[in-house]
Amino acid sequence: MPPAEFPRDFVWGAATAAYQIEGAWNEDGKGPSIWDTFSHTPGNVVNEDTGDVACDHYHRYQQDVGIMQELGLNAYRFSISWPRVLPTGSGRPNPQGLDFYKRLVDALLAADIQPWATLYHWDLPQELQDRGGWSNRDTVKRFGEYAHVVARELTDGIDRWITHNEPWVVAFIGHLFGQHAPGIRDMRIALQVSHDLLLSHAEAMEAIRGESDERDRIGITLNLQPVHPQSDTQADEEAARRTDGFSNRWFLDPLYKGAYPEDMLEAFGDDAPEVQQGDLERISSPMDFLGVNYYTRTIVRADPDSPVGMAQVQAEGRPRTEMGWEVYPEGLHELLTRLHRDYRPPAIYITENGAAYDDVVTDGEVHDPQRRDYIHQHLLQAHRAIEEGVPLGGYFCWSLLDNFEWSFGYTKRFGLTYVDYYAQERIIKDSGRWYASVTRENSVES
Ligand code: IFM
Repeated sequence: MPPAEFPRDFVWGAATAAYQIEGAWNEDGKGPSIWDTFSHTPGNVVNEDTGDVACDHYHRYQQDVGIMQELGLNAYRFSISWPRVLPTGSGRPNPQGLDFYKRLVDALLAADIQPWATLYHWDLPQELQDRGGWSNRDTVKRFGEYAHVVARELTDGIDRWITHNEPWVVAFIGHLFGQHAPGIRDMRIALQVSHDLLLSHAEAMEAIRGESDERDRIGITLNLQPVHPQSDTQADEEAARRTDGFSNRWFLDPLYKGAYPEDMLEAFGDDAPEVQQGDLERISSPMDFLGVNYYTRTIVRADPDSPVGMAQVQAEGRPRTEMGWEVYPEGLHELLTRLHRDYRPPAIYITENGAAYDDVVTDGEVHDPQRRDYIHQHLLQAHRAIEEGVPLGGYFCWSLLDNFEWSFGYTKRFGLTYVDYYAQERIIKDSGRWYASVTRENSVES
């Protein structure tokens, strides 16, 4: 079989997030974020791990740009820490914080790597949380101001902007299930947060557009997955439809159709968010691209004994990653073609895809055939979608480096590069070396 060739201008990247790699949690004027507070509170993170030092990327970013070059990347997706730029969330910017991102962007451009900046990857300034966080509509305005500062200061070097990373996770893991900062468990708050996040996406997009030029492209990144019923009974199919509404359509419909899905509004009842006149018009203002984070699918069945009337099911006999997530590459093709059919984004980028495995160092090397295979299989499905007309423009592997995996601390390794957190040494894994051959050849074996 000839290799699967990607389009000539395909974007080959890797992704990270500020809190997961930077460290320097209280240096050079940075203010505390909700993740500093959350991880410093015993019981929230495995082994009481924190992002205080993480991969020390704040001090080692030049070395890390060197690794990106070795991987042959032409793009790098990172996030900007809001409290590093605006320590209390608003007011006077912190010049040292901005300077870090300017130096990072300069280093990337010098290496011919296009910077892709995410504005919010979960590290809300603590002071804004103290005033109600994302359930306070005032935070939406503050996010717009922050976007304005960043765009004004960095727009010369950055022309790819992602407003939010995975607002579903922020709203529900952070405010309904309480497993992420700020650790709230309240459906009404979670739904209000989901609306405010979408509104803040619109606010930030307007702020960036005011500072940018015709080269700039702005989008949002959602975590999405196909939802399958365990059987073809009507009850299981209804459970799958409801789960799809909760996990996928709750964010996609307001962004692309200017309305929350009716069935979900009905299901949420009095917990549904307060929406003001004009909000949905702003939220559905056209974006340049949709960022998609894909890791696995969800299977559900009806369950009359559960308070939500359904339960998640594990597919038997399927391979799983160290996160316990089923490896299901076909789901990426299913998802991309469905997004193209139902929502028609002008461009789609896979902004995260990757796998955690229990890596070990052997004689200075890390042999991780499972990760290589995971990425390979997903790239073949992405290629299939392109062949069928999906406007897929690029792929970012999660992640450039092993890093702080939120409530799992440092126990899950997703990197193309192994990080020894004690010595702060990096070793490019076999999967990273293989990915370098893909990025250079612009193709994978089929
Ligand atoms: O590490 C996270 C990332 O921050 C957001 N998307 C999923 C990754 C793996 O869980």
